Amino acid sequence: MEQIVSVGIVDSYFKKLKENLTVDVAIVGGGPSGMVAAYYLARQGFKVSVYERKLAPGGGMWGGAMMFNEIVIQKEALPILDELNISYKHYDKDYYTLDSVHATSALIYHATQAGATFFNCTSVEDVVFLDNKVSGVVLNWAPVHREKMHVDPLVIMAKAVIDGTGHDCDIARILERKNNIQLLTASGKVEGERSLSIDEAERTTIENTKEIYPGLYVSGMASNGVSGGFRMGPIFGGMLLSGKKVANLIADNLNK
Ligand code: 48H
Repeated sequence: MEQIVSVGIVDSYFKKLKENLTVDVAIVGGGPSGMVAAYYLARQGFKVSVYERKLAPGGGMWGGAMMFNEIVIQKEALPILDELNISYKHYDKDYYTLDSVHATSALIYHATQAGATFFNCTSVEDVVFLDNKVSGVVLNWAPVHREKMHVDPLVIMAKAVIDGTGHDCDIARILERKNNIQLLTASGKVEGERSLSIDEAERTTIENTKEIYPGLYVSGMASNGVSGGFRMGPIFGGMLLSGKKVANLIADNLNK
């Protein structure tokens, strides 16, 4: 019995890891935009893996606003909630409220159920840069980073990589810092996130969701961080719509 449990876990984990050493799409960050992208891409049959450095995927969605665990969604994002069978209540005008724990767990469930493979407790610390294209991610255990241990990483090859790392836009910053390249932004560099302006931020989140360098796409708050967009506080429609947009962009490019 003792051996069955341990060997079962080791066998299954390494099978999963081995099967995902090469994927179609590597998504960095299991926040709402990354999970929606994972759902739509996996549902279309793409091989998708999501790397999340925390124990639980979900990013900034669990905590609502100041830990009041409700979030707001505008009507444009309702079709995504309906498709994923996520409950919401009308609040006022075009705005709806959702229980953040229900919504976050539903995104995790649907992304995994659609076939995306999650690797939690893993940090992406670099990208694979081949022939001037982002061609994969460089992985390590999150505790290795936290403890500042000098341990070399593993490599995952991918046809497309999504930076869904939220406010930090970690992957775009690493790509820019380490390689003498121009991103698809006004200055060619990471512009940095601006202060709060809800309507503007929700609109530009979608506009800023794009391929910023061959092979590297940005979604969610990382899109705003890279292109100099505003923040919007605990309204999440833009995050969900951004996840869907990036999935469509990648699907179109990979199906060409
Ligand atoms: C592995 C990593 C790494 C790394 C980070 O921040 P998120 O929730 O992402 P989004 O953009 O889908 O959603 C943003 C939203 O939650 C939010 O913060 C909003 C709407 N803010 C508005 C405002 O005004 O404040 O999730 C990103 C995830 C997190 O879980 C990180 O742990 C993870 O990415 N992550 N995972 N390797 N290098 N960097």
